[in-house]
Amino acid sequence: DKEVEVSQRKAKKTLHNVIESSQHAPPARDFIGALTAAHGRNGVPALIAEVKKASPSRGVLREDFNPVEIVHAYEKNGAACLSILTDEKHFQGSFENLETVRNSGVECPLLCKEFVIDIWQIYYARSKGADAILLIAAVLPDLDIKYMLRICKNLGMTALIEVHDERELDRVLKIDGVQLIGINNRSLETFKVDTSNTKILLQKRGDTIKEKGILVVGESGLFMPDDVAYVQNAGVSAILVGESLMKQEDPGKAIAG
Ligand code: IGP
Repeated sequence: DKEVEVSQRKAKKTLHNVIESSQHAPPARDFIGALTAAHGRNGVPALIAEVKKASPSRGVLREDFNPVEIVHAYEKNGAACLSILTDEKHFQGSFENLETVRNSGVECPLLCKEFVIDIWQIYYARSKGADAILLIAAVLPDLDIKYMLRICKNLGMTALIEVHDERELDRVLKIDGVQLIGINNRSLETFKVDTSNTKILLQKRGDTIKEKGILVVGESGLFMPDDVAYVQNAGVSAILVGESLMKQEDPGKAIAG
């Protein structure tokens, strides 16, 4: 009927506008290049430092929350890339934070941390300055991942494909064009964290991952130097750290120390 038609036309126009503004954004930076360079410098996993105001499991992590100050502290102290939570409902993030950070003069490539279920979110992230985007295998069918990978490629963006278990990892390893896999140590269902998840999955599939030239990011629950050494020994090239940095008075010092 008429109403449906009107709303369909509106949706098409909105998507069209988002796609167009993504095409006007300055070119995406090389997320994987930044990780590889940092990892290559000293063999220690490259750091993706996360801007995360709150989380569903821990509540507000930081009261005096200034994303621009935080990212400059991260970058100054050696972060290779930055991860910006944009999800509002569970993490009190925003696309405005992403845009503000992009326009603040930091040089690190930016990962947009959003629960992507539709392609417009990828274009929108790009239009706000994201260089990489998270795709969570647990919530996306293979076909969507394939399609979204193609969109990322066209936009010059990197996709970080997140897995939590062996079944998801095996699905993702069958998809062509995957360059970066994140192994999440936290279950998105129970919020339980277990760093041995990274080790176990790499013991099982490390050879295939290496053959395919895929880089692995160890995600979540890394607090102490020991935790980093543990996932480093397991074979990750990079780590994604949020909470333990956000809880420090000076989030940059925590990296340097
Ligand atoms: C960071 P932590 O435990 O250092 O704060 O974790 C990051 O791995 C975590 O924020 C994360 C996440 C996600 C958040 C990993 N995958 C998916 C939202 C959605």
